[in-house]
Parts: sequence; C-alpha cells; structure tokens
Amino acid sequence: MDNQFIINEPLPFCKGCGHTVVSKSTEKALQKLQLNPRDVVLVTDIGCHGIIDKAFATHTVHGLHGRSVALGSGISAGLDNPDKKVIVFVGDGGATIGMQHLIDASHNGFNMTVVIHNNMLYGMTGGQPSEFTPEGFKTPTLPEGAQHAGYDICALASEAGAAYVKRISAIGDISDELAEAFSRKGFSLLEIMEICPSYGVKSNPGLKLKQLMKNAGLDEKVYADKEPRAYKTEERSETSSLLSSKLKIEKNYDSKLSKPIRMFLSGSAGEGVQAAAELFIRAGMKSGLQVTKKGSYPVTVGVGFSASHLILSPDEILYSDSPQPDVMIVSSKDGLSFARKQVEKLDENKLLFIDDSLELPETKAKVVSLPFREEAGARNAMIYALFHYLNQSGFMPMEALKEVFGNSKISGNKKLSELVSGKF
Ligand SMILES: Cc1ncc(C[n+]2csc(CCOP(=O)(O)OP(=O)(O)O)c2C)c(N)n1
Ligand code: SF4
Repeated sequence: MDNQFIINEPLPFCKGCGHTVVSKSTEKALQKLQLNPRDVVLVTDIGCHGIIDKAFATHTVHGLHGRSVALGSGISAGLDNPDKKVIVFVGDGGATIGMQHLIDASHNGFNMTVVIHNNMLYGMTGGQPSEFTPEGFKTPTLPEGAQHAGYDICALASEAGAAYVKRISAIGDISDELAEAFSRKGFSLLEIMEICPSYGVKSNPGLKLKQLMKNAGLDEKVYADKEPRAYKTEERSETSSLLSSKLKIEKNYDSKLSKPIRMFLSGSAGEGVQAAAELFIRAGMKSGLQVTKKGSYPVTVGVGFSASHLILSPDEILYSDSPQPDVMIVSSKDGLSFARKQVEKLDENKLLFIDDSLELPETKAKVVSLPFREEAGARNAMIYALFHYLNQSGFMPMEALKEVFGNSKISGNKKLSELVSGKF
C-alpha cells in the first residue's frame, strides 16, 4: 500500500506511552496530506521516541542525542524541494541538549516540522529531569521535584522567528494538529505534552496531564502563525555535490562478479585500514561495480581497532550493512579482538585472510594465513592482504586495483610498490 507509513507493529513503546499516540497520529496526518512515504524524511533523535524509525516506511535518519534538528536543517537546506517533507522527532531531553539548533532552525526558517515529544524527563535512561521539567514535577532521580519552571520552548521558538508553533497534549487523535504543522511552509514546531507511564506517572501518582499543564502555565494554543521566513541558500547553484569527486571515477574495466561480495576488514587504527578499503572499492567502481563502505572505530580516534565493512555488487545495493561477511581480512591484534566473534561464526563457505602472527580463532572458514605485516609492514598490511585476496578471487581485474594504488599516496612506499609489482 503506497500510503502505509507504519510497517512494523506493535510499536516499541511501553503500554500507555504518549509516543504511540504521536507515531500513529503522524501516520494518519501524512495520509491525510496524501504524501508518499518516499517524499518524507523522518529524522529522529536518541531516546525512546527515536526507536520508532525502524517502523516507518519513509526515509529515516537517526541522529546523535540532541542533533536531529541540526540534521533536519541540513537535509532541508540541501534538498530545497517543496515537494519533500522533512520531519524531526526529538524528546525534551534532546531538545535540551540541542537547544541552540532549535533556536537557529526557528530563526533561519528551514522548511521542516519539529515534533517535540515532551514527557518532561529523559525516558530512555530511567527518568532524569530535563530543562523542560515543570516546577514541582518529580522524577525517579529528582524525588523532591524540579525547583523551577522548565523552558517554554513554544515562546522561545516563536520569538526566534518560527512560522508556526503550537503546544498540544498527546491525548486521543492528534492527526489534524500534526497535519496542520506538516502542511506549513517554513519552520513549524509542535510541542506535544505527555507523561511517561514508566517514570513520570510512578513518580507523580494521581497527577493528570491537563492539570499539570494548567498549573505550569503550559497553555495548549498556537504561539506563532505567520508568514514563513523560508531559508534560501545563495551558494547552492555554485556548490558542487559532495559526491562529485566520486562520480568522476570512470569504468575502464569489467568485473566477473555475478552476486554481491560482503567484506569485513579489521585492523588497527593508524594502520591504513580505511585507506586500503577506499582503494579497494575505487577499484570496484572502476570495474563497473556498485559499492558501499562503512567504517567502525572507537570514539577516541587513533587508538584501538579500525574496521571497514564493504559491499561490492554487480547490482544496486539496497541495504548497506554486511552482517554476514563472505570474506574477512584481519591484519592485527586489535582487529582480531574486535572481529573475533564474527570470525568464529564464519561457516565453511566463507574465507578468512589473517596475518600469520595472530593466533587463529576457532572457525570453519577457509583460512589463508600469510605474513602480511612482516612482508609489507604494519602500515601496509591491509592493502597488501587485499592484493592477495584479489589475486586469489579474481572477481575484478588486478589492473584496476593496481591503477588506483598507483595513483594513491600509498604507492609512494617503495617497499610496498616493489612487493606489489613483483607479486601481482
Ligand atoms: C550526548 C548524549 N548524552 C546522553 C546520552 C544518554 N541518553 C540516551 S537516551 C537519553 C534520554 C533521552 O531522553 P529524551 O530525549 O527526552 O527522549 P525520551 O527517551 O524521553 O523519548 C539519554 C540521556 C546520549 N545518548 N547522548
Ligand atoms: S520509558 Fe517512558 S518514554 Fe520510554 S517508552 Fe516507556 S513510557 Fe515511553
């Protein structure tokens, strides 16, 4: 069904959570506006409300805590397309953390709707107060109740220049209110008040949402309804696409690949794993393949493991993760401790290239154990292992990899260059 927006039920929230009301009403509102899921970008934040993105058939982007508004602003500015709808979901926790983004987005008039799920506490982490927690409202970590009033985000966003701002409560069907906000041009914001059944209700027994809003002066009303200040970027026509450098890669070779290959490369930070992965997929592109690359490394850059998930495919790649790699290449101790579990799960149809200095975990995979580090040096072990893998698999021409290697900085390493031209 073209206008089905929620494709995974039951929804992932606790019983009675207002987030369910918002999600279901969002689907209904989008249906009322006759939007196609492909024309909607739903940007979610960290928090309970954010786990909904798995259920939505729209485009979805899951941001860091407090950054969904910034991401939505960038998407809206980059799209600059009135036929596409950018919707941002954020909690009161995320709105607290990313307050400046909210104020800036209101001020700049980005074309999007922000839906604040204000349950007056940080739900996902067990009920800490946010800067939206009203005076006297108790939470599990603040049993004496908040000392002063929380932010009135509706007043702040209106003051900053938002075109449309309204506060409502998550009771009953709120699809009309959501549809109204979604249909506005420029920046619109809907603050939806809820009490989290798991932490808010338990900490404030008997408290009714409407009564609480009344006492706190959180009126259910329209705060701003004015001409949009639509964001326009002057540089747009002169700025080249972020992908343009990649798009210049021309196909000069043919690949024999008939089905996708999923690869998992795992080594150490500072040992050229990402650079090697990049060269390999460039060679893939030169051979007419579709490719994806996803890097994984610890938050502290430059230490520990560095891993890269690659897919090379003769056809379009619709899912870019590679939970079950066909080939794993492990080039260092850090890489092995990160990838060990995955190595142990490999079956007899999979291939493992591993440096021969490493202790071999139990695995059913076919193993190729060679002295990559000793022969090419730690810094070049991964690219050297990739040359070996291509030599064995032959799914694309060695010349493609040699060409991208030759044009890269890595080929400046004399020892490696001699090894590559001597062996392959
Ligand atoms: C920058 C940052 N700080 C803290 C956390 C930990 N954290 C994860 S979810 C969460 C609470 C989310 O609360 P809220 O945004 O109000 O959403 P809700 O869970 O109530 O829907 C926190 C603090 C984090 N992920 N990132
Ligand atoms: S913890 Fe609270 S906010 Fe999170 S899903 Fe449960 S009821 Fe909703």
